[in-house]
Amino acid sequence: LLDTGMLFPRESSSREVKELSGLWSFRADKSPDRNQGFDKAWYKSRLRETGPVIDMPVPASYNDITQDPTLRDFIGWVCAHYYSIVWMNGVKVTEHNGGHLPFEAEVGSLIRKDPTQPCRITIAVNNTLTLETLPPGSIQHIDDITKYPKGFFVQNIYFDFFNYAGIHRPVLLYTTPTAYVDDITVVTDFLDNTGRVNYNVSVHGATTATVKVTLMDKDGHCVASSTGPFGVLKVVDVNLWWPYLMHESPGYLYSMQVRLMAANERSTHEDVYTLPVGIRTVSVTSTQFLINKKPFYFHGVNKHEDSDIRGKGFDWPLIVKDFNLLKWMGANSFRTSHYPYAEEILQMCDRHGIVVIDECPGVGIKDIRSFRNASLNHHLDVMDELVRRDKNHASVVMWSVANEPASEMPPAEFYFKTLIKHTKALDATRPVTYVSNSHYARDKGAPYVDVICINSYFSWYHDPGHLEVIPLQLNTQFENWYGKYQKPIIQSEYGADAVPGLHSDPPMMFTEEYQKVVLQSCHDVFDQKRKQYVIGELIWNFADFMTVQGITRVVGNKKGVFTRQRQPKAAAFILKERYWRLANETG
Ligand code: BDP
Repeated sequence: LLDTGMLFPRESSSREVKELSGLWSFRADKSPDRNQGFDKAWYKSRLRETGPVIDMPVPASYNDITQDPTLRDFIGWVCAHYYSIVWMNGVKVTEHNGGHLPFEAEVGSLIRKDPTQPCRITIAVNNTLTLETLPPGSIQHIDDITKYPKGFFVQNIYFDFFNYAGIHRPVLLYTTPTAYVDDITVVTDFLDNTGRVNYNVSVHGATTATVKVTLMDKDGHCVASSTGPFGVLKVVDVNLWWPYLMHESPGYLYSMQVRLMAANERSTHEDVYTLPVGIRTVSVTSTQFLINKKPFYFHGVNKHEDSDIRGKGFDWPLIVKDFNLLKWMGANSFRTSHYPYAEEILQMCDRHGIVVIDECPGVGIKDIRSFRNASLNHHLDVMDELVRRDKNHASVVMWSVANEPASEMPPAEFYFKTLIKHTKALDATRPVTYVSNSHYARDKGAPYVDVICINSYFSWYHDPGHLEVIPLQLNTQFENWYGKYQKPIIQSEYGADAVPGLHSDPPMMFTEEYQKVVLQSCHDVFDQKRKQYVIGELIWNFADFMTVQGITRVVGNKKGVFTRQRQPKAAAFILKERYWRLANETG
């Protein structure tokens, strides 16, 4: 699977895209061994023979769509079927290990030639997490029949968000000519007023091929062109890609049109693919993060793909609302905590100049067994897939390979050294980090990262209720980490839960006032250190989000500065005032 490219499916004069979103037929395999769907070959049977199915919107998580608690908490296989992939007309076409990243399969030969016969796609989806999945998890069977029903088991997870499942992203059917542009890689650069786009095009299915590349500006004027599968496009008087609030027209994108004229044994083909390209550079010094050679300060958020009813299902109104809120508050960046987001979101970031730390699903690596080779190999594969999908996004300025792993354990050193080296070999142009909450002196992976990212919750998980400890403890944190590693630091998480509408003065935990004071106290320290080596602050979290049920979570995590319905808490106004001020001072 990794031998091929993963260009976002786009229409062109040679390509057609059909979106298969809508209502699919859905069934969860609730048999005790969770294997009935395979035993009875649901993917082959006629629709009515598979047993009862229900309507399920795609894309959406299935968990919150119905009134059935067993479906909300379901662990195992679910099967959604409609006309036509993973089984196409009963024939298996692909298998993919891991959520969050796209996969595809060639189905041309399986499509029924008789247009009166509908095609059917069946997808079996399983949300079970094991020590070899990313994120990892484990299944625990409890046999005590005096206390638990027979067959009782739980899914243990080591991360703090609900393990939504289903078909979360659009399902697309697309065509290409038999010889086609399989992948494009661009690396950009500039010197004075001249931009450079180094490109590399790979072609599939051709015996002879001619590639023509044309770069067009926003008005459709050709600004550079070249012939050949690789080369350099030089752009005079370049419009660089700038972050939001750093320039009056942020997110400038050129259109790179790749035209392939190819022949194989059977025929000649023309394929056209247009890639948006932002020209910018990224680099890191021991105290700064530079975009286009200018210091960039991350004032932004951590997000989740999460909302009412649809769970992690892709939803344009929600995405556009979130971007409007980011801009309202003056946020210039976010981290895709704790997994890759839909590529459409990165396309929005490219266009709006929102800077992204692109995080892989390496969250909850807490168990010593998660450092075994099988887990590491899978993690390396996931990085391959992530870099392959996101390498051309101007908005993506750094890779994060993990969040809060047990990086003090001895095997973490080899694990993170290997993982970071591998990621740099895949992409030499972007810095690599992972997000730590370990002790600064015992963190085994920190020597290998380019930027130190730290999560800390003073006066919350430590010294709850004691707001007065924040200045001292946060200051010490920064001095320790910088003193040991001499690398720039991002406060990649900080915050406090606030139940919206809960008030108290003097502030008490869980009130909007307490959340406000936590933020303000941290900001005072950030302000002292940002003139030295602190290069960013990302609030935890942009919005409230769903978690597993537990005694510290009142219908989810309430550390959002917006509610789950995207209405502001008092803290949102604190951030808005601050981020606009920072934009004026640093932008
Ligand atoms: C951090 C985690 C994040 C949690 C947050 C919290 O990185 O996923 O949601 O704490 O507890 O440790 O709110």
